[in-house]
Amino acid sequence: MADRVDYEDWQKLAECELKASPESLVWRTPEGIDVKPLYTQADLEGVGHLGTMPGIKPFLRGPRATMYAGRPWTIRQYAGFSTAEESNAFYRKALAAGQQGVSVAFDLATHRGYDSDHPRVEGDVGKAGVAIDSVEDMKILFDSIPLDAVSVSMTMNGAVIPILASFIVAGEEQGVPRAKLSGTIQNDILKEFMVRNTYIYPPEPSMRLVADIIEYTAKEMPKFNSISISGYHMQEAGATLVQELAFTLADGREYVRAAIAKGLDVDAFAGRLSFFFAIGMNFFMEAAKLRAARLLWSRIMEEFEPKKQSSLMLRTHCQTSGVSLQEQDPYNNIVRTAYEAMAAALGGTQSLHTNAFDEAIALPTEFSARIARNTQLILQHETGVTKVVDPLAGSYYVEGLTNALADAAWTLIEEVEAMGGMTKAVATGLPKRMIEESATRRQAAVDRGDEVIVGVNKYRLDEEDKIDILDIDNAAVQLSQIARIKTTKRQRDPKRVDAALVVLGQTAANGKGNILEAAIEASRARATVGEISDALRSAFGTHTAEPEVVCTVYGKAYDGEPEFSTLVSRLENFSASLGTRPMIMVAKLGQDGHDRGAKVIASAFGDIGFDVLAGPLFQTPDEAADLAVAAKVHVIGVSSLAAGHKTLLPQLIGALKQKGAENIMVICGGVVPRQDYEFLLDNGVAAIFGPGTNVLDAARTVLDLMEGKARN
Ligand code: 3CP
Repeated sequence: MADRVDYEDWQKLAECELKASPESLVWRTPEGIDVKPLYTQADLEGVGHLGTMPGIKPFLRGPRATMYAGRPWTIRQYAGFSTAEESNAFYRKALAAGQQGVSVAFDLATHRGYDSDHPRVEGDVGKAGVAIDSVEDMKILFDSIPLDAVSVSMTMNGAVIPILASFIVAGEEQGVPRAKLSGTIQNDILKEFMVRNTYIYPPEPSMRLVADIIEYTAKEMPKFNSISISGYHMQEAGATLVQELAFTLADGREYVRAAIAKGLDVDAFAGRLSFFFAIGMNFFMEAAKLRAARLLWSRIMEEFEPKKQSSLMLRTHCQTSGVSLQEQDPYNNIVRTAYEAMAAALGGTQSLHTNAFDEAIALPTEFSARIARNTQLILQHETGVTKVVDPLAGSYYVEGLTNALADAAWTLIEEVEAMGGMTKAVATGLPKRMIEESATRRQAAVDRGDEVIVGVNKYRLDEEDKIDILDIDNAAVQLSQIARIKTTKRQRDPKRVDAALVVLGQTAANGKGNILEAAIEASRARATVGEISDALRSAFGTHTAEPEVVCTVYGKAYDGEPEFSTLVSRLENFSASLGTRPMIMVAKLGQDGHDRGAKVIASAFGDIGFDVLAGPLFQTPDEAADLAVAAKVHVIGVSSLAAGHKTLLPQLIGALKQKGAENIMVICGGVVPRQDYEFLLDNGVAAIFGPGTNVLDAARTVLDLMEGKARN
């Protein structure tokens, strides 16, 4: 037996090695959790969850008794682009190559309930996902994919009703009754109001749609997961892991209450609630997060006194982190994704998407998609991680982290509860604000180099390799979609469509009946996604968010540092010569609601001394130009994350010219491939800031450009 050594002995030795107290090695994570250099048995004193078993409540060690030893997680890659034909071909190839489930990415026009022929969506059709206008597209999307054998996940929240309805009808017409359809619909609207922004209707009727879907699927579709309660987008928007955990579980609690308020028995639906988390680079913390999530969910569900054990069980999909991907030295992303995938597996996910290395730049190519899929196949077949259930159990560090995360998240969950639950908390804007503050703090940490990102703020290459990217001919996709909409409308019975839409509108307006059920009939009659969404718009109205900008968080991180103060005083001098502070409008165009970048830029530029106008989401180029002219801005900074830049930026510049405002400088940031820079510069964009841009550098460049312009 080894000699017993005390913690104090280690401490003395460590002090000797360090010539300082080991306390100096404590790492305070963005969550505010202090990670020590050494964990021992003493750290587990009083930790209540030790000794639990997988497959048995509280399910901390996994929802199934045998976990991956019995059946590995589902390799479920999120994909979709262009037309239904192209996406269908992509899915079929992926399934043949080892993928196990389908996960559909819809384009932003579809997300927001617009048909492809709508004037507001010109830059978005088929870009960041597949364009679906009616059941005719849906049938093509799943052609030769047996819907009774392959489970299908659909990331859809705004236009959730027409999309789920047309999926059900596509199944029917493929000969698969709805009771046999297996899969998941995201159907998580609360986080849309917080971070992802593909909402359509106000919060209250949106919550009814969620509950109607839970009700319908509980009765009619026993194999279908009615919701995917998602923290993923919160982490993507900048949330800490504690915020992601707490707000997601609090959202879940709210949905359970909404379903119970509809008169459902908790056991009738709870087993088909599912979750979705992001897995970022903090390896052990991410694995611990999934363990803590299962523990806390069972605690929350106990309140509803279910009789079935499965009602307490948290089952989750995970996706490796999109924001951890970098444009610089992009093959590093393969390594990042592999570590993240390993953390998801060690945390016990049920289903996983691994990002392709080029996703910080464009849609995945066949090559990058293959590597992403193989990352999981290698993990499942070659590493042995599937052989043992919850292999991190008993690790002093991981158990300690699981406990610390659970405690911190529970405190935040209780704060939300004290506000009256998540719908009310969301209405106050507090969770959104907290997430935006975390995002701004993180950006400052990266810009300052406190947080190292290899190839970005350290070990940067002098010259970047060129990589091939996938470019979608947006105009061609739109033309073919418009042609199919016309054919569908010509072939349908207009009376049947109108009657179904009237019933749908009445069901929505009078608060009785099930909206999904009514929409299925409309979809059978070939009403389009846009028409069904419009019927609901008429009944419910639409939601518009007021953009807020976080102040002082970015500037505070640079307190007293010359790099920052020099820029601030340069800007003051320039403002004096201009007679006013330069005003930048941060604009989002089209249906692209990913606004983390825009918000961070707005905060940082504000702290540097710009006047900042945060433009509303979903503007057309013409509307943005009108607002910029009316507000007399000097610069428009367009943040583009959904690949619409080549259509929308030239339109914006054209609109400014038409209004005699070509003196307004247009710059652009976001996911813009280098291949597109020349096109944009030729079309009048003054500067482009790709992913990984240091915000102070960007502000300096904008100031240089403005000073240059003022001199000429
Ligand atoms: C599982 N099973 C087992 C075992 N493990 N049986 C015996 N022994 C075992 N060890 C059974 C399960 O009970 C289940 O059967 C079946 O096998 C499938 O397992 P599962 O764990 O339910 O897996 P899956 O069908 O893949 O479902 C996973 C969840 C689902 C539950 C998480 O909701 C899902 O697939 N979610 C995916 C969500 C997604 O892809 N989202 C994409 C977001 P039964 O069903 O009969 O019980 S993409 C967003 C990107 C960002 C953006 O928004 O833009």
